[in-house]
Amino acid sequence: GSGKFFVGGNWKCNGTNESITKLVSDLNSSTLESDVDVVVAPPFVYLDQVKASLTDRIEVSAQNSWIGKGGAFTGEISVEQLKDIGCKWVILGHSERRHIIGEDDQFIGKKAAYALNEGLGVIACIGELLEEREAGKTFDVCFQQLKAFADVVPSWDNIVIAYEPVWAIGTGKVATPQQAQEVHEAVRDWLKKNVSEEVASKTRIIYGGSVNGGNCADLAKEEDIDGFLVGGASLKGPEFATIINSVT
Ligand code: G2H
Repeated sequence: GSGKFFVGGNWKCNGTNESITKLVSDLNSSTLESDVDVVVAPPFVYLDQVKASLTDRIEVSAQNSWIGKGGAFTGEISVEQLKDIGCKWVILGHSERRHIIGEDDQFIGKKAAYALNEGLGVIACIGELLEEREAGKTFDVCFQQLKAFADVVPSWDNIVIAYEPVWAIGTGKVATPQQAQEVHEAVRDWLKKNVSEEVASKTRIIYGGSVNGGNCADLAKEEDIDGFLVGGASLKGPEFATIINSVT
């Protein structure tokens, strides 16, 4: 793999004051491998309190950000505001935003460029739908989404790529280690050919889609899997710790 293992917990639109207080306390008391970058992405309304109550060992991420400087954009959250509360990362291009909210490559690219220019790290998500996989278009779709990031980002220093096949998200149907490795390898190869050899070897490519405490170890063994983006299983402190500690 490349660089330090990276595990993100994407809490999505889940949690209450009570459940999040418990999750933070479980995370604060868990023993985590030192050689892993760990990030959690709470819903916006809890971001500040999670940042304030969570151990510094774990960084916080937003699940979205506005395309530019804040102002008259009702309902949006700016990169400057995220930085103001100590947030270090933002997840962009998640399939739920692409396919449920309708964000396109260009809009996602604008967000990524702005966030990176302002010094936030970006967890850049890509991944194919089931019908695209079945039509043999997995690589085409992933490369197109990747290109939309590559065309606009100022540098790759602060980007982690998350490969999340849409058919594996929240379905319990995890990609096999071979299926994931095949795409991760292709993504790395794309970076080598279209960005640079250095970026290809340094950029972390993490897998997301029904990762849990039971399947993480086999996935983590694959050469090009540099960590995970975890949804459902990141809502349980002990299981999330197991996934973090699956680093090989
Ligand atoms: C994929 C993943 C986290 P889950 O979206 O981003 O969610 O692990 O619930 O499939």
